[in-house]
This record gives sequence, C-alpha cells and structure tokens, in this order.
Amino acid sequence: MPANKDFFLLKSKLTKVTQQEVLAAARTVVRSAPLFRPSMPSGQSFNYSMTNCGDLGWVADRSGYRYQQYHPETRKRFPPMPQVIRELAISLAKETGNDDFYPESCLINLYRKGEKLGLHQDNTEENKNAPIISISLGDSGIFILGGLMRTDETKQYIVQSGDIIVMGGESRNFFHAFKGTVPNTSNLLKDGGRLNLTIRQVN
Ligand SMILES: O=C(O)CCC(=O)C(=O)O
Ligand SMILES: [Mn+2]
Repeated sequence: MPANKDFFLLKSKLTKVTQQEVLAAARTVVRSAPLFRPSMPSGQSFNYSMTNCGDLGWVADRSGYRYQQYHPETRKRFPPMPQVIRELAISLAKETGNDDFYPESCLINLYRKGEKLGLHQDNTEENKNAPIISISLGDSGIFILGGLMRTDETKQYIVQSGDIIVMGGESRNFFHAFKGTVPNTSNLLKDGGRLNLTIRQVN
C-alpha cells in the first residue's frame, strides 16, 4: 500500500452551486484560451485536451514539458486565474495544513469518454513542496495513486463531481494516473466528460 501521507480525497466538498461557479469560470478561460491537444516529446499526441489560466500554464511539445505564460497556439498570455478558483485553492490548501500556498497555475484537463492519463509524477514544477490541488467536475472517473517509485503498489479511487484531491507532503511527489471517466454519471457538463482543474504553485 502507498503511504497516504498528506494525501486527501475530500468527497463532495463543493456544493452544486460552487461546482457551477467553477465551471462558469473554466468556460470563461476556454473562451480566451481554447482547449488544445499537445504532443509529448515523443511526438505522440496527448489523449485528452487541456488549457490553462494563471501566471503560468503547463504545456508540452517536441522539446519537452514546461511552464510558460502564453498559449501554444494563439500565442496570447493565458488569462488570469478566476477569483473563485484562486480563493478556493487557497482555502483548500489552508484546510489541509498548507498556509503559504500561492496559486500560480491552473491546468484544465478535459477528458471525454475513453480518454485517460498514464502513470506519472508532477515534476515540471520548480517547487516540489507546495501541495497540488485538484478539482473534479462532471462525470466520475478513476484516479490511481501510487508511491514515490513507479513500481510501488497503487490504489484506485473514484472521483466524482465536486470532489477535491490534495497531494501534499510526501504525496506531492507520488506517481498517479487518471484511468478514465465513467460516462453518464453527471449532467454538469452538457456534452458529458470530466473537467479536472489542477492548481499548482510552480516556483
Ligand atoms: O485528471 C486528474 O485527475 C489528474 C490530472 C493530472 O494528474 C495532471 O494533469 O498532471
Ligand atoms: Mn499529475
């Protein structure tokens, strides 16, 4: 079993109203920073779409993974992080024992039916101590958490709309994955799918 130190899955943390507010904020972001589907350094396309808001956005291409200020396709600055997302992240960080969290980046992933993200560590960030806060909206999905080694045993969690994951302390650097959605489990997103917002302090 992985050591679940400082890993939190806060079930049904957001009310329906807050979920709607966060969704509306995410939609505003997508209007100025459209979802894109980058390529991994190997050249293989990502399996799902993404965009960002905040001071920095996480991007990928042939030259690697990095944070940058501008959208890779429009070349415009990523929009500022909406207040509802920023304040939520700060309050969730505080609640889980992280007082000085600065939400520098919010990555928005959209997973349609069958789309997934393989086992990885979040290691593009300079700061490997600040917690990673993640908000699930829309269809339920299967989140996998391992340990510090890729070969560590993993545990499976169902994440539902309004659930929050905080990876803090040692779990900040644990391997994790998203195995896919469970279609038709939420009507929050009118076309179905799952939106996951990952808020990070990069530096
Ligand atoms: O969608 C998720 O639950 C995880 C997303 C993630 O791990 C990432 O984007 O790095
Ligand atoms: Mn990750």
